[in-house]
Amino acid sequence: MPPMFLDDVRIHVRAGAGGDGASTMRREAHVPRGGPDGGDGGRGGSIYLKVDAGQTALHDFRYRHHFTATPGGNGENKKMHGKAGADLYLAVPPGTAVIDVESGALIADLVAVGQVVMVARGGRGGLGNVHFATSTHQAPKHAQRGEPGEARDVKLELRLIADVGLVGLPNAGKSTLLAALTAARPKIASYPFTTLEPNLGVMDLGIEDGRRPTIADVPGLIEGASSGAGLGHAFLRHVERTRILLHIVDGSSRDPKWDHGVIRDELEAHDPALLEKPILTVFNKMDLEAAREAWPAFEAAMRKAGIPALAISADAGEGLDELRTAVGGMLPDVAGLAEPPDPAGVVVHRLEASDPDGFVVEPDQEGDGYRVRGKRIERFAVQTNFDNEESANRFQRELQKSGIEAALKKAGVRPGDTVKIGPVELEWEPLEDLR
Ligand SMILES: Nc1nc2c(ncn2[C@@H]2O[C@H](COP(=O)(O)OP(=O)(O)OP(=O)(O)O)[C@@H](O)[C@H]2O)c(=O)[nH]1
Ligand SMILES: [Mg+2]
Repeated sequence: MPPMFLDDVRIHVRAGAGGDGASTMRREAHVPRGGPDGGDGGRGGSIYLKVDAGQTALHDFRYRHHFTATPGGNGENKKMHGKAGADLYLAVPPGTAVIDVESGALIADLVAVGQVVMVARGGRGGLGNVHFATSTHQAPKHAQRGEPGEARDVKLELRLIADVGLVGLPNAGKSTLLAALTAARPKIASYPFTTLEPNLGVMDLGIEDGRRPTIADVPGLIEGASSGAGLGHAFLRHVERTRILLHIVDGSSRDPKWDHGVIRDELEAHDPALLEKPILTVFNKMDLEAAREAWPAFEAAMRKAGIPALAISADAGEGLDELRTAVGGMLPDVAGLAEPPDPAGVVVHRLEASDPDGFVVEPDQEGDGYRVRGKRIERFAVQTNFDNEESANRFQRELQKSGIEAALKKAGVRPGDTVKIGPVELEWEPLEDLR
């Protein structure tokens, strides 16, 4: 069986079609020939991806690869509009890159919890015949059909987002160390390849400075991992986005120095930038005689190579305070930790919706509100005079129709929050149903 950790999937998303506009004529007693009264079709439901802190893998996509949002309802007589189709939100873990399969373009690189991106836009509803009456043609039968929903194949690629990455050969004690430093309870066993999927934990640095770095314990790497050997291949990319690496070496192994070199080589072969991250070598299993004997020579070799190293026993809890202090010194301060880690070897694209009507809702980097990005809505915002009530209402309706309001709600917006769209800053008020 292949490893069960799911970090690379292809899905097909199909948004709902817009409902058809109605072609109906008013019927009233005493009015022989009423005018047109066909209402508009509702917009089709759109499909969004939303970053959820609770997810660490793409498990929700293991068995389901097709996702469809519901169509909008058809318009009816008496100018009744069809109901909008329900939007579909799919939860993905932080660190999910979203790629359009056909063009290969990166649609979004979802790194922060709460980010929402539209991947398939619901079709617009057709206009009812009530819109087509003119002075010369007062009883038009014409009504528009709804627009089809957007459909596409999307590839999701996960690169875990963690502050600290644990790397090392199988059995070195990575999971034991994760368990010693965090509340995570990964499986630990005396055989290699115990860990089959990354485990995440939150670390207590032992000082009250507000920092709560996350650690990722990835499956053991072996020689050749960078070219596909063992389970390591797919996992190397999960350390691309960590800020620092702890390189765990089994001090009781036959040749700790050789073990150390194997991992350095694999990191370099995968991406030379990995070796440019701050790396601390952690010589483990110091409670064992063999490790204690090997440590002086190992330490000397590290010093000679200019690689920082310290010795611990993850099992006995020795040297962990020193390790916490060292890790604390290698990481940025609270504000720095709040920024997504700078990835090595992966380009972080600014979230940019690919189609002009598309949009992205994300927590504001500069404040505690939200920011909405999208070509059309930003242009709309710039062109709206918010002092004019009618114009402001028109803008609100646009937020509703485009699904942005729903996406903001999904992202957790509350009344009074600041919502930035282009250069415009709005204070969020719940919109009543304006239609
Ligand atoms: N004596 C001793 N044994 C340890 C220490 N740390 C880990 N071990 C043992 O080493 C074995 C492997 O530990 P794990 O934490 O599962 O190792 P791992 O690096 O996560 O291994 P993989 O998941 O296979 O890559 C287990 O039997 C642990 O109990 C230590 O400090 N001292
Ligand atoms: Mg493990």
